[in-house]
Amino acid sequence: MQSSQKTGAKSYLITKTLDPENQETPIQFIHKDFVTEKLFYRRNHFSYPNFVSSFYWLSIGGLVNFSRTFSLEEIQALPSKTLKSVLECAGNKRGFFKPMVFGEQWQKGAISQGIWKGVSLRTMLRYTGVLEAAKEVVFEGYDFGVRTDSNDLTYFSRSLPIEKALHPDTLIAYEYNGKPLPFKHGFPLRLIVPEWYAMASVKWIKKITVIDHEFKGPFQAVDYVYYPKKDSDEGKLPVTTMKINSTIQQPIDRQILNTGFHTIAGIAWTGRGVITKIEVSVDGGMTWSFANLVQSPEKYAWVRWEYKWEVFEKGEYTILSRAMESEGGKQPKEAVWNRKGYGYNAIDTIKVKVE
Ligand SMILES: Nc1nc2c(c(=O)[nH]1)N[C@H]1C(S)=C(S)[C@@H](COP(=O)(O)O)O[C@H]1N2
Ligand SMILES: [Mo]
Repeated sequence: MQSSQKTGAKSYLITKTLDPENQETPIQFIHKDFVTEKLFYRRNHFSYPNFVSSFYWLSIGGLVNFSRTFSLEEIQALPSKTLKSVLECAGNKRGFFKPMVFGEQWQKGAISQGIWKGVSLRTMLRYTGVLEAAKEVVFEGYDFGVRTDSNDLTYFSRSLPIEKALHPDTLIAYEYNGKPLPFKHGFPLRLIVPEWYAMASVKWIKKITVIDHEFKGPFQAVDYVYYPKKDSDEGKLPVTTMKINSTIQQPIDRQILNTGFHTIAGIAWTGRGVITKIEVSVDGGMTWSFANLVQSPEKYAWVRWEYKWEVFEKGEYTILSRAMESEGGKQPKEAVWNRKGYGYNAIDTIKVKVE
């Protein structure tokens, strides 16, 4: 956790709603590659589930050769894999869409990162087998509630296409930052789907079912869909991989600075390829310079970057950051507006005043 040496002051999550709990990370205070539990954003559709973890069994069924239930001990005894991966809510930065959209008005902190340890789902599916007809794998969480669009109780569940489910880095995770998963982040087991927005990373997994058709649950067929039009569903597309993005952590928007040297610092990440370059502009986009990468870019993880800024002239400055990735993608000037406000990834912009 970050604390001030002078005052002992700490940073806290930024509260959106309390039940279900939705709170964002104060992203300006994250200077490490992993976010501690205290500062990890929390995104929930329902109240926290109740279940007795000492009776926890994970069942895998549907279109498999042998349906099976696994105990936690069995899962932990399987060959494990550890990876560093970003979790970014598809609604991160929703509050910046113009025209504004409905939904949690997330600023820049619906994102965190850490080190996840677990078993490849692929490894577990080796024990059950998967039938030829398999098309998707459905993950159901223990949490449920009543959605605003139906009177029935609905569980949080989502599917992955079979190829993504069988990707060796799609994990059934049980540890975060070297400790058991915190309850609020899915204890005892959560899915980790690197490269996809975090709605795919189902927490508190109860059961896994292999199916031969498209799963149509509301967290997939209604929510987490890009609707490009305000008044019709024309052109809709599912939300999947994270778009290339960057965030300026310091200075903060509308900060007043003195003349001299300042460090502009931030993070950049992508769901496709790896980040290769970050450019910074201190003149509203007229000229750009390369930022220094604080570490070498890795797949699935954010990269931290810095730019040393020397400013002698008083006035107002618009500072921008723009990331580029290995497959040729770069951050757009404007994000693609969509009715539910997913995937905001415009070039990050702040304003500061030097006086
Ligand atoms: N069971 C369950 N899993 C879930 C959710 C949920 O509400 N219930 N929210 C999803 C969404 S939209 C996000 S962004 C991430 C948030 O994970 P976190 O709360 O651990 O940060 O979990 C995903 N997995
Ligand atoms: Mo999310």
